Amino acid sequence: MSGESLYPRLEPLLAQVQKPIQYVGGELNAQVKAWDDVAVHWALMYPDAYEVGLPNQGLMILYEVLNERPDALAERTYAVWPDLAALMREAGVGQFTVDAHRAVRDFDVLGVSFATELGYTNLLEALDLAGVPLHATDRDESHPVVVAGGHAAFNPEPIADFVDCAVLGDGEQAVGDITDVVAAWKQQGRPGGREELLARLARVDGVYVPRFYAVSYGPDGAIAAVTRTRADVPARVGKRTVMDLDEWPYPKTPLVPLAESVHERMSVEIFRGCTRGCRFCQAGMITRPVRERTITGIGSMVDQGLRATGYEEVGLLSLSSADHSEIGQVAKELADRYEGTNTGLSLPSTRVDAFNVTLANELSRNGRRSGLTFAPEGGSERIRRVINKTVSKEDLVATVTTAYANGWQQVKLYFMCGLPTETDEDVLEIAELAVEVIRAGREASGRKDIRCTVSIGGFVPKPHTPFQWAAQASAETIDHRLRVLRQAINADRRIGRSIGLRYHDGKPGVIEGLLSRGDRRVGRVIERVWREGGRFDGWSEHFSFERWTAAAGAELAPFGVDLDWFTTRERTQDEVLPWDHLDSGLDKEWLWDDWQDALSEEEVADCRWTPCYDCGVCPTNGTEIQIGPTGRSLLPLTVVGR
Ligand code: B12
Ligand code: SF4
Repeated sequence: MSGESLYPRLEPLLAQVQKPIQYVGGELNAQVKAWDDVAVHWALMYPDAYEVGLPNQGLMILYEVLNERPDALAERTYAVWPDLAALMREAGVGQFTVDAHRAVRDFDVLGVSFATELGYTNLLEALDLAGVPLHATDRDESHPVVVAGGHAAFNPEPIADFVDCAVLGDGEQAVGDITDVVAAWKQQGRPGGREELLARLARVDGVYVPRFYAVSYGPDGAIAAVTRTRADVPARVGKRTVMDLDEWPYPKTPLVPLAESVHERMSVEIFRGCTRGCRFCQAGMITRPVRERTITGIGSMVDQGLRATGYEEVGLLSLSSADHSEIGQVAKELADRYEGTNTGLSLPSTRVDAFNVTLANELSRNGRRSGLTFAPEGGSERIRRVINKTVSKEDLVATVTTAYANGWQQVKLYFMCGLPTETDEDVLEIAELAVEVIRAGREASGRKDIRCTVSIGGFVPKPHTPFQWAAQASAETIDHRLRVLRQAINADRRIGRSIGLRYHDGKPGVIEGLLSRGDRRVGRVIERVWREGGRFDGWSEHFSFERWTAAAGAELAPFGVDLDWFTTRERTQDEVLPWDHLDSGLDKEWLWDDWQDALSEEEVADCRWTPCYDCGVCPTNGTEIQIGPTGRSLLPLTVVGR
């Protein structure tokens, strides 16, 4: 029977696996609706382990939005670890949801959230475990429609063979529209079968159905053209944008994980989008324009969420939280409201700016003052101009020193390595900076026990950014630069021991690069890697570079291209990029001009505070940048804790 629980058959397996609690569901605020009461059943998947997937904001939002509809239900499913997967195969238990342990195979829609490309092999594993054919063209109308969403879906070409649709942009309204289409098609007796359903979905704003677009390649290996194969689907698919975030105050009742997770606090998204214009940042580019939640909206979400979860810490999230036009007031009023309670408030990593230390001081009035994180991203002023994240060395050292002087003991600094035009010298300046920060910090605070952690990641060029044309640095280059950086930091032990260095080798970044800027031919590489045992590629203990390079060599050679062609090759202006038919709202010419500006180390300002420079997004969305101040104030303190 459809919608039946697999739990009786799953339970005996759980005793034999690691961390079985992650598979049992029943979290605070989880929902189980009756199968037969609704028309459309959604399984929502985060293609990574429970501990990473559960706190994911995007999926939590969609789960609630869908479950609020009387005609739909949504349940969650996460990637199962290889130990359980093996037992499930032996026992014939399919991929299941954690809510009611129903078979994913029974659902109408399987929505998968791709925040990172390294989750692709986990999609194949889940499809296979679910008993859903890997290739979209092998599915019939009894199989769920597989829908990809999230930032990586802005170039879904590498997974085009495996998904039925990809949703570009915000999901809040799109999942409702998809539900309407599926409900109507089912209610009409499934006319035209799966093909007709997909054709209807392809006409929903923001929904891309890869099978209706044919890709041809030229003799040089590059794409010659992408053409639609039906006249009734759009030639270019545009993204969805929720313009008024206050109308979508989700999650209202956030899920509280049963098992340990990567983010154990409540999150309130204070705005979406970013116009700072950091050239490496795909999230910033594709989520434009900026849409702020009002101060009242934030206040009530914090209040309601805390009461619904019992959390003692709230993160005020966004891509650059200190940029909310009323952040000073938000911080002050929240700190006032929760003063004397056990509730802690925090901001995620911020730009290097003295104002942010003031903000952090304000938010931590309640006591806990563990660590502050800044993200200068580039080691030298020159490279910071290239990436458009300009801050002078003096300001950087002064800001961090202010933090130490204000009683912060730990400061984390995030950097990237392998940025376009980067040299060893740019990276070595990270060491100089860290040393200077510790010296000045010891002096200003009068303490010897202050620490600075330098966290450094390899840069991966992403679609829909000015760096989409850039040559990615090779793994060898990244590894070499990290080696010289480590030596430089350790050169003076008296200072070096106060500096922590966290980094990964360059290899996973190369594969992320292949998957980020890949086209449909890369799908074969993903499938081969999965067939050869590839899973959980975001985890170093599971990732095998050799497996990926061997698969890429074998699968790409017949097309006359290879791993380097997709990664370390710089693209020319006239090359058709695999995602050109997918519209993030940004003009390709503007992106190209910004790429040229990067090469000549020219910066652009944040258009929130300066005149529009015509990136293209606002006219596409029929809007203008909107910011506060609204003049409205937060809810009164009295409601808390009652
Ligand atoms: C900004 C950001 C942060 C910020 C703020 C997060 C936030 N606003 O929620 C901060 C700094 C706090 C942060 C923290 C962390 N992050 Co983070 N973060 C991001 C980033 C860049 C964007 C996330 C975001 O904007 N979320 C806002 C929500 C509302 O948007 P969304 O998830 O995209 O979902 C919307 C749409 O995309 C769409 N959608 C999404 N999925 C689907 C699916 C379907 C079917 C449909 C139709 C639509 C749809 O609908 C949603 C609603 O509109 C992502 C990478 C990325 N590009 O997505 C990494 C990312 C998610 N973070 C990551 C990590 C590891 C973390 C931390 C664990 C880091 C740490 N060690 O503390 C924590 C955990 C936080 C958490 N809650 O899980 C990883 C996850 C790795 C993995 N294996 O999956 C990512 C992928 C970065 C990376 N490449 O490594 N993060
Ligand atoms: S269109 Fe203009 S105002 Fe809107 S995000 Fe782009 S540059 Fe900024």
